[in-house]
Amino acid sequence: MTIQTHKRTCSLCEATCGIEIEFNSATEEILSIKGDKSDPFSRGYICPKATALQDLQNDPDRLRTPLKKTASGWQEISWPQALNEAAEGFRRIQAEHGRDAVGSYLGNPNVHNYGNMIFGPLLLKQLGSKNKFSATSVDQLPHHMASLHMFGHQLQIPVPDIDRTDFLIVMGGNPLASNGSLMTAPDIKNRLKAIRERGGKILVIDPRRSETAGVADEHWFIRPGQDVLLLLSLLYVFIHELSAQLPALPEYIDSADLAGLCAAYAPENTAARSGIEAAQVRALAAQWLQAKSAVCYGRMGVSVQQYGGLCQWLINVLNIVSGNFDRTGGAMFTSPAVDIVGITAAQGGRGHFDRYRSRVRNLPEFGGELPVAVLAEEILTPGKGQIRAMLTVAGNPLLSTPNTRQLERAFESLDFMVSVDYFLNETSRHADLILPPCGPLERDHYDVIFNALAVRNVAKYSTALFKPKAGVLQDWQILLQLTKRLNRGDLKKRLTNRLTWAVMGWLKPEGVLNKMLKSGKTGLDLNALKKQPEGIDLGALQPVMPKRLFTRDKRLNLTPDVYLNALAQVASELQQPLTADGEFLLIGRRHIRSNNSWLHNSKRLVKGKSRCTLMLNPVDAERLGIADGVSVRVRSRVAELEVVAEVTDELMPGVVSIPHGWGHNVPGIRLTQAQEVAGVNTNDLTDDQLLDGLTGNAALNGVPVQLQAIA
Ligand SMILES: Nc1nc2c(c(=O)[nH]1)N[C@H]1C(S)=C(S)[C@@H](COP(=O)(O)OP(=O)(O)OC[C@H]3O[C@@H](n4cnc5c(=O)[nH]c(N)nc54)[C@H](O)[C@@H]3O)O[C@H]1N2
Ligand SMILES: Nc1nc2c(c(=O)[nH]1)N[C@H]1C(S)=C(S)[C@@H](COP(=O)(O)OP(=O)(O)OC[C@H]3O[C@@H](n4cnc5c(=O)[nH]c(N)nc54)[C@H](O)[C@@H]3O)O[C@H]1N2
Ligand code: SF4
Ligand SMILES: [Mo]
Repeated sequence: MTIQTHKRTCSLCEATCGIEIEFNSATEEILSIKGDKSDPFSRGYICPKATALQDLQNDPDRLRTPLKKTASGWQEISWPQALNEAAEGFRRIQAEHGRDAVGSYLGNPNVHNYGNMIFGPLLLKQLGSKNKFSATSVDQLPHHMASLHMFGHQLQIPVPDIDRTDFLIVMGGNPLASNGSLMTAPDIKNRLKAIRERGGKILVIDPRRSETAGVADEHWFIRPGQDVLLLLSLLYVFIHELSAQLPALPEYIDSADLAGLCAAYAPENTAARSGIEAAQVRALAAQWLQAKSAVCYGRMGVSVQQYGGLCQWLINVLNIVSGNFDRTGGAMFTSPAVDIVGITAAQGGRGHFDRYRSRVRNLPEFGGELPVAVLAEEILTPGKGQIRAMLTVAGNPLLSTPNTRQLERAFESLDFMVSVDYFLNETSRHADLILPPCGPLERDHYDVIFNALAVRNVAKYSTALFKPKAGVLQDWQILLQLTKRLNRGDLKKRLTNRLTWAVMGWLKPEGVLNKMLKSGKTGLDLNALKKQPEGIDLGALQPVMPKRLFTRDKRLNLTPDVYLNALAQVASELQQPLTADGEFLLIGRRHIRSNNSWLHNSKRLVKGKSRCTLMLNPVDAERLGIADGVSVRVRSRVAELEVVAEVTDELMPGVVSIPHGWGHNVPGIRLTQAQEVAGVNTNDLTDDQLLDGLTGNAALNGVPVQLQAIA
């Protein structure tokens, strides 16, 4: 039999759908990719991106051999040469300028690649630089911050129990396009439909009437960046007006004076800025408390904005105060087979904040990383500790992080750079060496992170579909080889390192995974998982508190000082005008056929009408004389660009939206299909100085811009 079927998890997004790949084992040709109906979690659902795995496997632009930049262009070189030169380059820079002179940036796909999760930290530890960056600070940093300060562990993130809730409030998330985030919930559309079928309700609060709003009972526009005011007003109504209906706080929770901290935020005081009427706020608060269970879920739109830190804290506070914490249908925690929270806690890795600061802007680290919004200035500003070399692993910061034109100048000025990536793209074109790993179907897979964020407890292991061709390395092997070449310290240290790495290299990621599984409470090991390649359902989420508090005093602090201090700033900013005359607020959006910056080389995903447009409301369009389909000039503090207008009443007046991850029209890259569609890079417009001051997360939503029709 040469036609065979392989079951695995799609590793492209957080939904972790089960797929079935039909292939010819003799030729290694993929014949089809379908949803796996036997996967107990995804039940056969897939989105259009799953088939891009096939395109990725076959993409002629995907690099198969290390590349070296030479005076006469890119040259293919052997792995030993590539690894030696990469390590040598870093050693040379560090010998001359100190450890911090080598910076690193880890992109999003690292979280979908458990080998990188295990071996990446070894390499970063050997580099020993404080200048570590990742996509976390353009994404979920506020969630980690809230979890660290409230529950004592940055990874102990509550998940909305959407399969059992009676009232779901979605703020700044569009799971119908994104398939959910920090809420692994494959087949989200049917899970949402089920809420309404059992008599529950869904409310979406978003400056855009999104696809998710389209399946909700209600949608409210909110002015970008003003969610913090709505959340404070809801707390005000709970505490000052409906306190009789509030359940008592669980015994393990400590709180400062809640009535005092929200006293200034009566709904009447916030309506003008947020765009949400006082009566609406009161109705929502009442409905929230009347519902048998309810949960508020906030994602990108309320995380990656100026008050992301406060928003994610307040969302937790409201879920707790309303009696929906750690309870069926509310905000719950997983008990995964690989207990990544427990394992890291046992190793002293609960997370930390502000142990040191960035050199130029004096911004605090979080969990050993600095905000990526300071990366460019750390490269461009001379002095001790200046970054002179970069390592990027599975990241494309030149399309993903704020003020990319400045970052472009910074990367151009580097002395040395190495990218571990599939492609010669917007970021890796600046590298001296590109080290390409095998494709995603040529490695095994386990969702260490997303099982811990899922709406049910599940476990699933996928073997590699194809063996990597001779001489092709997996990511973890590349990372380990680099680590070994950077071994340093005294003789004893170097020998211990060598022994540790030899053992880990021998175990491989799957051996480490097996140990992690066995240390858990489910009784599962790798063999058990291999016997059920469709995945194992371990049941609905269970209450875990207060056992799963990782704070020193084993108590949950509802009102950590960092948040109380940050609130003082909101109070004064509440007095400032929201936007200057003629200013619009720029937000982002996602599309189901796109995935951040890196799947635009798949023809089947990008075909059709361009999706990289500037959406704006008809009222605004008319006022400015902008017609649908014409080019508009958009200017922010840091840059200007031209983009095609899409006039639609989906957008709130005064708000415009451009999706991120586009802008493939840069010279010297090798992405045939993506370059054809190109699009514009919205992060040219976003501002490295516009931050959530509390967490250091970039504020990529709510960026002030001016529009001008192009004659
Ligand atoms: N304006 C705006 N900007 C945003 C966002 C937004 O909403 N608006 N969203 C932000 C968010 S949430 C995120 S997560 C970031 C994403 O930002 P990044 O993580 O920096 O970028 P990605 O687009 O995910 O690019 C991933 C890179 O990894 C490579 N790659 C993919 N898989 C693998 C692999 O298995 N191994 C290796 N070695 N390489 C691989 C791809 O070729 C690509 O170069 O963007 C952020 N930027
Ligand atoms: N198809 C697809 N799926 C993806 C990705 C992708 O690029 N494409 N990326 C993956 C990644 S890395 C992530 S992190 C997740 C993100 O998943 P989501 O958090 O669902 O991200 P978005 O789809 O960008 O939805 C953000 C929503 O916030 C709204 N918004 C913007 N500003 C504000 C604001 O100030 N307040 C409020 N209330 N709303 C606001 C936007 O209009 C938008 O509807 O998606 C993942 N899944
Ligand atoms: S939603 Fe799509 S991209 Fe995400 S895991 Fe499922 S099939 Fe893959
Ligand atoms: Mo993300």
